[in-house]
Amino acid sequence: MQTSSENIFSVILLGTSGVGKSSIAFYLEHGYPAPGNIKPTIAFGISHVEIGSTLLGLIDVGGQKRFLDMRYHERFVRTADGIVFVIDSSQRNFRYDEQWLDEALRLIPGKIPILVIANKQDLPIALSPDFIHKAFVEAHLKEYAYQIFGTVATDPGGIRSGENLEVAFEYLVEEMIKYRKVVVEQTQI
Ligand SMILES: Nc1nc2c(ncn2[C@@H]2O[C@H](COP(=O)(O)OP(=O)(O)OP(=O)(O)O)[C@@H](O)[C@H]2O)c(=O)[nH]1
Ligand SMILES: [Mg+2]
Repeated sequence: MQTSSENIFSVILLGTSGVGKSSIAFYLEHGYPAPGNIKPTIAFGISHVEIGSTLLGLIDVGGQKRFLDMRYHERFVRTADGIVFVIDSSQRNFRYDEQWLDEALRLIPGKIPILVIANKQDLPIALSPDFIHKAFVEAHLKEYAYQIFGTVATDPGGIRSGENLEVAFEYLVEEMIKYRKVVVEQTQI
């Protein structure tokens, strides 16, 4: 792949512990599902992901309560070209997800593109992306360019592994390309 600074983007994956951030990063980097015994992320990890002719540096942060303090992630959030906010669709209480989202939004400079992922759609009790959107996402993100996608990062049966992830990230890449053009035009005025 031909890379120049124009087609490299920095993206941060945010969300509470166990929602599937590292599984998503693993699938996108390797093209096959992460092993089922994946461990909670300590601090953060970085994956390199190719989407078409675009290279993403995917920063995958630890979502455990001790990392809830956004000061851990501040430098990544402030310099990101795009934000991915991941939710476990089988949850019934989104209190901590809302807290994460609120804290992250406080740090985001400008209206950078946001991708919301309603992961674990394979679980029988998963809520639909539409339901999750209305339950709390909509209220927080109405001033942003964002879209919500239902995904399956890993599926023990393997049949749905990776479902919708590429489509979701292609959306984010398109929006980041558009947003970067706008920022460049504004700085040239
Ligand atoms: N059924 C199902 N399980 C999933 C899916 N995605 C991830 N998991 C499982 O959820 C658990 C947590 O996944 P991780 O990727 O480690 O979650 P994380 O968000 O990185 O968690 P932290 O690093 O603690 O923030 C693992 O057991 C995964 O196998 C999915 O789409 N469906
Ligand atoms: Mg992780």
